[in-house]
Amino acid sequence: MSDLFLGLDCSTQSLTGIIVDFNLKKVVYRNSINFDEELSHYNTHNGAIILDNEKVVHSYPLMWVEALELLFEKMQNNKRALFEIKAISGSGQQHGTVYLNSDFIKTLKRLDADKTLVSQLKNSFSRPTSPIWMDSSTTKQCEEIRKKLGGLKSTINLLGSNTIERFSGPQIRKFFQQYPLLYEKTLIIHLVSSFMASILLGKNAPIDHGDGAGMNLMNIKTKQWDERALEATAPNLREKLPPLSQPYTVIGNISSFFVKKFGFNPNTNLIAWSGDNPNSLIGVGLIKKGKVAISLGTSDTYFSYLQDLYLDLKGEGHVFGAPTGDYMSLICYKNGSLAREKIKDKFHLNWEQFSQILKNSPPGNNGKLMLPYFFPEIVPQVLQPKVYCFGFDEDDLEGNVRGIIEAQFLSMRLHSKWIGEKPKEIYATGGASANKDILQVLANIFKTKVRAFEFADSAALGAALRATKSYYDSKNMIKGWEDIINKFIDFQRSIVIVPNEKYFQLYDDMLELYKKYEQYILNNRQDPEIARLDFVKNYF
Ligand code: ADP
Ligand code: XUL
Repeated sequence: MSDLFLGLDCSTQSLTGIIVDFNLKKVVYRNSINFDEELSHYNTHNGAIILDNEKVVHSYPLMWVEALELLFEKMQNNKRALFEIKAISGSGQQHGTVYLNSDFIKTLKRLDADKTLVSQLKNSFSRPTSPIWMDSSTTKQCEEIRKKLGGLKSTINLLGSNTIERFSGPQIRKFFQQYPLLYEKTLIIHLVSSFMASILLGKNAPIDHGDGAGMNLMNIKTKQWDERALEATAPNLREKLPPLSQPYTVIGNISSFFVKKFGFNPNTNLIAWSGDNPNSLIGVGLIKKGKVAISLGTSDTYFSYLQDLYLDLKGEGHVFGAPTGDYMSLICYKNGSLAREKIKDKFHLNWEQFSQILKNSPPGNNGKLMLPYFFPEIVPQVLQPKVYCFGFDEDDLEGNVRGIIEAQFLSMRLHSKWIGEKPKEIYATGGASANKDILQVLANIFKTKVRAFEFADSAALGAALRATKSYYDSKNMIKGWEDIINKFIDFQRSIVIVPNEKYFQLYDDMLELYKKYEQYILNNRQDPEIARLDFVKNYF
């Protein structure tokens, strides 16, 4: 007998659905809707739209809804599987906010299976676009909220993170300040995750502690909405937010619209959705200390499981709730895949050619070094994008290709020190984890072996496994996380990239050099050109 569970991932560039058969320990179905390609009438670029200037980055919540319907249409040729799905959970790009008016709940309650979701929900938004995690336009609001909360340290102690441009609270405050009347008309503000869960549920779904922690509104210790943060952000905010819930809560059954239209079983359980990074924590099997994961998706993230709360009081890192009910630490880089793509496209390469150049160029890049701020960067904070090249010019193919990859991982190693001891193994996931040559640079720079799973959709997989656990627990067939991970993740095919010891000292020295260049550019310290020439002399 098959026990099927569906995991959905509404990410920056696509909506992915996978079905796992827990008894067979296999992913039995996968499909993905790429927003730019399959829903091109929204005119998004990499799933986003830039408004006003480069700092204002939004997307269309209606596009995510349309993608959901399209995905289910595609899944219909597998009708039997749809009916057999026992539980569904999901994942959303984090921090993005969806603003809904009084029509939303009324419409959800009486959805007509003969009509499309888009045609019925199109008037439910008090704001047609959603600011997403790539938006960095709320520095003023971040400062205002942080000040009201007593400064940097007290903000981090309260919320698990500094006030951050892309986080939901500062975004909500900006909306309230710019459009007070529309804010007043907003009845409910969802995250991407809780919004998508609400559509499936047919009523407002809660926000889980994983995604809730990325809002600058949730008290990281009590895991409740924090009154001081709410007050510092916008008036009457508490009544506009859904309740918070544990990530493993069964929030109800799928709404009759999906039963009638696509043939889901009316008893299909829905489990609270969470953010893509918390879901990926499960999707790569991180339920113990000592290992970390690096996701190379649209954003690059570095994250790890935390048993106890541990904060970065410098303010670059974040702490979120983990799907297990514990905590996780995370650092996020905006210049991830899209920055790599800038170099790939500039030199008219495909990924294979990009890899070949990486493979044929020397570690240390002959002393060529890049600070790759193609977009405003989160860590370290750089609000005005600019790319700096040291020891090479912008037309140098090899300098650029190796330059960006080394810069990204040197920066990651430099800024992840607060997370604790050196990892024993790194799990790699996300679109670019398919690239073994990129992973080899990662392994050499971190001096750690890197494991990449054949199946890189860790957020959707994590969601499916969260659905699995909550379903069995609710039926008193309790399974521990270890059991789920051992039975499922450890079964997946993976490859291990071993670091090359020959380059350990070189990258230790290059890390120091990289740090000096960051300080030179961002903190007006001394130009480290002499140190760079010494590095060249030593190694090349
Ligand atoms: P998200 O979940 O954030 O939408 P994905 O994890 O699906 O993103 O990753 C998409 C990215 O993966 C693309 O933008 C692309 O740059 C990158 N990618 C895909 N294949 C490769 C490859 N072979 N080498 C490097 N990057 C790749
Ligand atoms: C994490 C972050 C991104 C988004 C999109 O804080 O902003 O990783 O979740 O993937």
